[in-house]
Amino acid sequence: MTAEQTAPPQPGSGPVASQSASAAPPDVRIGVIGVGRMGADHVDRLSRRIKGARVSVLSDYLRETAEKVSATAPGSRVVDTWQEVIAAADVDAVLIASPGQFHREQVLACLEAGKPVLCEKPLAMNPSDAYDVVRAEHEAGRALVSLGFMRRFDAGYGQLKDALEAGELGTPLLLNCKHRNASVLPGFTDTHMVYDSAVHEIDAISFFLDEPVVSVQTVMPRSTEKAPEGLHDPLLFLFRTASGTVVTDELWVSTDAGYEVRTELVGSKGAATVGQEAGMVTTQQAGSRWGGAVPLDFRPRFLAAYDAEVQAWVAAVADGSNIAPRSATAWDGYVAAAVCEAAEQSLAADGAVAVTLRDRPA
Ligand code: ISE
Repeated sequence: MTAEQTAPPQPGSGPVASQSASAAPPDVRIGVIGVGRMGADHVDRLSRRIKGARVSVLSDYLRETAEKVSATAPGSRVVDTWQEVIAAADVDAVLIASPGQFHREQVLACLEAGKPVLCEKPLAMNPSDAYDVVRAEHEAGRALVSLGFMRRFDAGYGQLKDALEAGELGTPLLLNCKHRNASVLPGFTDTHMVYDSAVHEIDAISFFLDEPVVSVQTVMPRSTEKAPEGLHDPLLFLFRTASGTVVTDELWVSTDAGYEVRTELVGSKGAATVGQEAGMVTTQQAGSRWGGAVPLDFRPRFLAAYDAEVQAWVAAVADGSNIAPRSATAWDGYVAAAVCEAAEQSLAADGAVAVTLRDRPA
């Protein structure tokens, strides 16, 4: 039997299930949809650093890009369409890294095929589309959808979550977030500020506080002269949760400097900050300055988090649980989309905009 003819594992059983105790489990065969900047990064980690998996099939709307990336992933092959990736017999699980507007349809197709999927954020570009995925997964009767909010796998994020769960910080009063990018791609708009960037802090609220956001307000300082035409940058978002915790998110995406993501939790028993590490701090630079270095973008800054996220997902697929502990789910993707919608509305609103959530399927 060739690899192509091998039957995919029964969904939920994982590719390991049929192996004897002594045999090494077979690699999970991953199909990757979209191999631009983020997808190519995932192919690289799957081919070089992740244990127990390999890329078997990939596609991109630019065939030439797909061919180039495939050449770096031993044993992979290119197909013309994303539908072929999902349907391929030698694909056990799917990683989606295409642009956000395609995610709903592609994740629904994975559910239809009964294949576990790790989809890059956002799950969808609006709450209604995201809820379609929640409903379809519920109807399928099995949890298959993981969402790529990689910060959940960052070591600092994990420590802060542990401290909160252990009660070390007391009751959360404030969550103060800072998110800075050196620059953004051409065409980046205020909508991208919300759905592409602030969405990470919006998911951080679910991750750390585990309760719904009830309202969001945007405060617009004057923009930096470095902001691309038409972009309001920086922005300050204020979120309020059901129990009264306030979350501030200072988002500035054209600093022309480095990449910084800092998160401070102020609790009734104490405050804790993560994301300040700068590697080596130099105190004897020329000109009597002191300082360290910041990474230029999110890939080096969150490399270890991405690796941990994909490794945990591969392990979950292999053991049949399909979704790693602490991973974002389809529901988290829906919640993020609902909060993003209110945040986008708040850009033009005078005051806070309420967030409403549909019922969570049992
Ligand atoms: C980008 O899409 C990301 O996901 C990065 O983590 C974020 O920092 C950046 O602002 C987004 O554009």
